[in-house]
Amino acid sequence: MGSKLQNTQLGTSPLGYALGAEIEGLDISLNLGSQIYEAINHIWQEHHVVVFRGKHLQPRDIVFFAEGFGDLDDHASTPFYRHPDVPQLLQITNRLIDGKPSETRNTGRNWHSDYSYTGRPAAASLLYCNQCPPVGGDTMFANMVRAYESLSGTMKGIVDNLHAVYDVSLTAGINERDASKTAEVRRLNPPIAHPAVRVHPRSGKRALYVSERVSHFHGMTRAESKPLIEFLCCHATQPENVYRHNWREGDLVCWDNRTVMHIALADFDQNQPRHMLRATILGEDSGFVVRDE
Ligand SMILES: O=C(O)CCC(=O)C(=O)O
Ligand SMILES: [Fe+2]
Repeated sequence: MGSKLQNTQLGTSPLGYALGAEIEGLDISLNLGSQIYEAINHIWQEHHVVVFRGKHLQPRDIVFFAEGFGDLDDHASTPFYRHPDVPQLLQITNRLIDGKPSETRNTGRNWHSDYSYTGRPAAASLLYCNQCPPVGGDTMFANMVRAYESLSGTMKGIVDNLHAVYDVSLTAGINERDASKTAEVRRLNPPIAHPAVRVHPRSGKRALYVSERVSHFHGMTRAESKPLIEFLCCHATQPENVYRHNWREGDLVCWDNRTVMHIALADFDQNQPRHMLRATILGEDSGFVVRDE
């Protein structure tokens, strides 16, 4: 495999010091074959976020490309907000939908890893920009492998032994959505504990898995947990550890939810349309439901 991989050279340029790389000159609407996927995975594991620019993808092209990385999440944990014709895609937009402002217009406004509040947190997400405002609407990504590695040995030992409890209610803006939909999302996703350090199944790298959607650590009170959650989030999101993506139409940004957390910024004029489509790759089974804690 090694020699075949070396033959599959993809043009790559780093976008950030901590993470992020662009892969150039690849027509991702074609049937790419396993060697190319292997080469992309290789770059992805090293840089955590890979970006393809200047693409003109139809919704079905995004699904087709994404399926090469693994099984797609059917988004059953949030059974709304789909693309009308291609239900494998989530539609994240501030456009009017059925004459009303879309409920996804403020998706992702606190630091998180996708679907951490489910029993099968996302392995990866691929987000395509169909339309974006002339300025702003950026997305930031933090490298959680570096975040883990730069902790002291003692703190690593502490987080290695913790389970973080994820609560969908801590999704920023959830209370501004339709109350019946929010109630359904809460019913489908009771609080769930996952190891606070996630081990990447391919690279074996250890990554901090704590975000602003963690209510507490299993077996600890909320008061005890709060300063540690705050410290770990601040530590992870220091500017040196972050790549900020400034979107252009036709960008496909792919992030590894096992090694990265992200936040979508409200730094734009909401009268300007922003329209994004997301495919999500299923991760491994993880975690246990936590009641009455
Ligand atoms: O709209 C964005 O930039 C990202 C929103 C988000 O958190 C996601 O798609 O997972
Ligand atoms: Fe997200």
